[in-house]
Amino acid sequence: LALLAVAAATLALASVLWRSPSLGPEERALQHRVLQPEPAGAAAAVAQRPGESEEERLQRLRRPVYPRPWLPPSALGELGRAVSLQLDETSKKLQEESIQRHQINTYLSDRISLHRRLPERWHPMCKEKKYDYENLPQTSVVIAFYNEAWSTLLRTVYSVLETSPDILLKEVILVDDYSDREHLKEQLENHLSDLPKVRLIRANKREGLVRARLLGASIATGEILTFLDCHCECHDGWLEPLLERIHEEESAVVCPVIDVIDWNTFEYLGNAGEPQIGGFDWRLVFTWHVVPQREQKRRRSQIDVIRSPTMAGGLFAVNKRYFEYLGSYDTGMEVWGGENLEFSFRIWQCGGSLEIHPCSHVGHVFPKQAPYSRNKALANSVRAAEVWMDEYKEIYYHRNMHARKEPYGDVTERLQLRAKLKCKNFKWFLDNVYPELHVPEDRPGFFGMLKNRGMTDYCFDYNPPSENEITGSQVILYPCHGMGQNQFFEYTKHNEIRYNTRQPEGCVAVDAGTDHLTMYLCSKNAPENQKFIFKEDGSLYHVQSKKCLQAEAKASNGSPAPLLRTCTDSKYQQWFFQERS
Ligand code: UD2
Ligand code: MN
Repeated sequence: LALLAVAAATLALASVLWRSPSLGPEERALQHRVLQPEPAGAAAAVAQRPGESEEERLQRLRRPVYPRPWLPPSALGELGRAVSLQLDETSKKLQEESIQRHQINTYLSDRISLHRRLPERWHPMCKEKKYDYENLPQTSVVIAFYNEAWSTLLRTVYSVLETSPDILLKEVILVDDYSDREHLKEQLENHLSDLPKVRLIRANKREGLVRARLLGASIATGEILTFLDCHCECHDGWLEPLLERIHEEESAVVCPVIDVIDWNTFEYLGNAGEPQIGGFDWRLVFTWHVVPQREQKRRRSQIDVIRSPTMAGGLFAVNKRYFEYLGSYDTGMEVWGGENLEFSFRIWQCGGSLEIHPCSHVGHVFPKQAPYSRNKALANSVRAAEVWMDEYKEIYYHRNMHARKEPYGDVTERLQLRAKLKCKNFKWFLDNVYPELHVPEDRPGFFGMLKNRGMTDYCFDYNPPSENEITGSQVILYPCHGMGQNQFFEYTKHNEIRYNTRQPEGCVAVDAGTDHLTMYLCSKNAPENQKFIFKEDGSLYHVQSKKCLQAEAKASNGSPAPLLRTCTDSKYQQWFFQERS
């Protein structure tokens, strides 16, 4: 009831624009049937017609809402090919400006057809799958957008209409989250008014993606809600697997495989191999990783759904009733971030399951960098931690000093929801859903900044080669900044010095014959060259080389660093952890 009231209140604030589509008589009949689904009538419409082969019947049922116009195979970007334009100086400048503005090369996007086809990038077995169109539930596709470029937004809409079977798609609901760009005003309304099943609704203040999506959900009439970002392209056959799985298991929340569309060339980079699943690190940053063995064993076929501890956030389908039962979203979350982990924890802890269907592929343009300010993400993550993570939230706070101090508002209602639904605790989630995640020990006095008694302003510091790669570089000493992150280390009972703010975790090691520290991936049984004994006197004794770590002002690379030296009682060989400055 409370949920309904919230939805109604928000709805009253928004203006709803609903243009009736212009349809031919045949489509109108179909539309009529879709809007008033009568089981018997629907069954008759999907039944085999006289003289029709089974293949023809299936083809008829698969018919999309909107026929994809034919394009010559040589068309720009057709079949997901990479595009690079030969431009004169003036046009180059325009292209650069478009990237500045959207963090996506929209100058190039504008020159690619809104109706381009994608290459086939699914497992071959997916093509053979037969669906029970008669009985699959219908979906409302909800797409929230904020200041999106014209062509990426419209390509998303056409892509949905051109790949979704008419009998499965109830409507597409676009939610304008208070954009201020001219092309999203009248021009957009005029364009959409010619499209079947497309509705546009506008928020009258900036709601952020959580409340914008809920606004769309509140007017949705389909049994299933399917959320997409506003810069997507759907692969053929993307919708059926999602709906089939939810039809079979109401409490399953199902994500498509998210294929990358390059922001600069619009190349479609999906592949038919095993998709990755979602995780997170202890900064509460979403991560991708390979499907673990135990999950491979559980699955009976390569096209079975894959259970995933978390979702990326933007693309998923859920039964509308189940979504409401689960408490939809935390409406205290602003703008961007955090809602994906919050929802993932909630799904699992409250009895549902989160899955990726390998036969459902959707492309998503990952921008060059964030196109708008995301400074609310921290508070959103803290809300997620406070409501779902129990004592494990401390592990997060140890690694993000700002998080502990961030004002996050009131979460009483979310805690009540958790109690009402009798959700399991976070330990259960870690043990059963995400056992691959290493849980740091964080013993008092053994984590935080690793400091030296001789060079007290300097801390162990590690700068990984890139955001996706942590191994290979050297550990140095750098002026302490007190913010965790690159200066956060943990000493474990297994005698490792772990760099564990990220996933996968790094372990400090010594390459044979060298005197400096190199980062390796941690492994289950710490290899000898990763073992250090942290002694009472503060020395860090490297077992294999029988030497001690000493703070030196100049390593071979010129910066201060901890180096292996013969053990002495010098204060430069005495180390201690400090949790915060
Ligand atoms: C990812 C998700 C995104 C969301 C986010 C975490 C994918 C592919 N994308 O980041 O869906 O879960 O992580 O929060 O999984 N939007 C609004 N109002 C706003 C901000 C955004 O309507 O104030 C819209 C935006 O136009 C887009 C969607 O919300 O359609 C997601 O935003 P994004 O594309 O900037 O997020 P992304 O893909 O970087
Ligand atoms: Mn996005």
